Amino acid sequence: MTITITAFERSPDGGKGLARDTRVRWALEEAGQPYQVRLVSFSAMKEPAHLALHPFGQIPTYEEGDLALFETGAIVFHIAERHTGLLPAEPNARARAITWMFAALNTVEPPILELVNAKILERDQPWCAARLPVVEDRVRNRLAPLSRRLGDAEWLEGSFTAGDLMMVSVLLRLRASGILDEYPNLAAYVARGEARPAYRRAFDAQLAVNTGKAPAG
Ligand SMILES: N[C@@H](CCC(=O)N[C@@H](CS)C(=O)NCC(=O)O)C(=O)O
Repeated sequence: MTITITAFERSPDGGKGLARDTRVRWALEEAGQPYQVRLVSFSAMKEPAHLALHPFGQIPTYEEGDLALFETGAIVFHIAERHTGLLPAEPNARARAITWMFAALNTVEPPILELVNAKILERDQPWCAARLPVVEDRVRNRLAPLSRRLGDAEWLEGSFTAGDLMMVSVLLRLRASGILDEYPNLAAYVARGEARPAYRRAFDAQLAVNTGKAPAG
């Protein structure tokens, strides 16, 4: 059955891979599943056709037959459940990998988004300079324990899982801030994720869209 996802017609990051379709593309690449991409403009995302797929008018969405999903956590989980390569077969290891997906989205991503918003959306506010260190420390409060837990392991639970895919995707947004480099094992962890052939394919595909080199479809 054909899988179709949506992505920005033009991503605000210009193709740095930070738009969330990249994590879905990555999961599909890890699972060896071909997919199509429907590009949407910011205005089309708020129109009824897209809102029927995504109530919040965002990307990415995921369509497969009569199934339509939104939220990258749900989409990546769906892909990981239906195909091999992203979740271990052993039930407890599988539950731990899923736990890391939730940890990435619920515990680690929120302060990172707060930092991104503080730096971009709130940068002209008179209180921004005073608030920034507080927000940065909230990020460190998540990275320090994560760094301790990872230690010198390659991945969070032995072999690579959807938990790592989500955690690396979330941490990638921090690179520009320099905070990631305060935790060399996390910086190396993210680099390992980015070095995976499936990630490279996902990254290159979204970059091609943003540089106008993607084939139609
Ligand atoms: N929690 C959602 C967040 C989706 C989201 O924030 N998407 C962004 C692109 S990365 C978006 O569509 N932004 C445009 C908007 O909100 O209008 C998920 O993980 O799928």
